Amino acid sequence: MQFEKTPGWLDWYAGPSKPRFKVPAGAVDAHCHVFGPGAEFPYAAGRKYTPCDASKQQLFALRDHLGFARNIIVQATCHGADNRALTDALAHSGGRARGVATVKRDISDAELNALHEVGVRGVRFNFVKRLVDFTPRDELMEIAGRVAKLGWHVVIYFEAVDLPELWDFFTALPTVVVVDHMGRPDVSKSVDGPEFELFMKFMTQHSNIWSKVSCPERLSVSGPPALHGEQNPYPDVIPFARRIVETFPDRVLWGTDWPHPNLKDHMPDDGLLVDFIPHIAVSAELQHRLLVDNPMRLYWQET
Ligand code: 0GY
Repeated sequence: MQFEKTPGWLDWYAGPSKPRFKVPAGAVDAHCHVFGPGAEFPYAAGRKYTPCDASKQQLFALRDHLGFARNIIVQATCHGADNRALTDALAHSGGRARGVATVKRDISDAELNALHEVGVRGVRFNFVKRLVDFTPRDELMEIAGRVAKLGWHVVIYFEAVDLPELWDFFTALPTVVVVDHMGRPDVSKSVDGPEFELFMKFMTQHSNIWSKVSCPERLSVSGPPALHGEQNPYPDVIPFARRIVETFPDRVLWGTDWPHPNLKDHMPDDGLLVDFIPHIAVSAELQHRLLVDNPMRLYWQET
């Protein structure tokens, strides 16, 4: 099937630079996606955007180029609850990728077990209204209860302004909960202000909550490294990510977010994104926990 990209869609950056920061051996890119290819794995009928294709081969080439050993591939909303592109990528990763799927209430135990076999270790609940339609909370809670029994976690994606309303639901989830992109803080506000303090409280009070300190390119208001110099990438995002890493060093993950869906203004050079890491995890020890120890504990428990 042929698909027309959403008008204005920015394709991922071909020919990324080689990062100056050398990630530790065994590092995991813990948030990335595959898109299609649409001809092989059609995009879902109910999707909110149509991306460019971004194949498993292209993802694995990026992994090697950036110096990572492993990937966590997160089901993108353009594929709905059809996890075939994801599971195909996992199956062809040589054991070097694990996944986070999207499932519906009617999934059978046999189907969940098959996802586990191929390397899925979590489900994603998305609350970003521009990306998905509403799913009733009781359906999500039922799914969370079932996947918790498999030792899986729940990845949640939401806007910072929605945290108060979602708090009770999130804190009732019966397993590890991983927040995408720091709960999307408004980084034009203060890192000590009430909005981000609420997020810090969320993680402080609930020791099962983890955060991805990812997506400076999505959260930044001050703009890309081209505007500030590569020595100072995304300066407005650094204090937020650094505070989380230093307060919760055992509950943080980092990922590229390749192929960067829905970016409107600029497409990051993934090599420069890797160079953001030492600004938020400033010691070798913090870097090792962020990039190796934590993702390995969450996704490769058996090794
Ligand atoms: C991300 C962010 C976005 C999109 C998705 O699954 C998705 O469609 O996650 C976004 O548009 O903010 O993590 O890739």
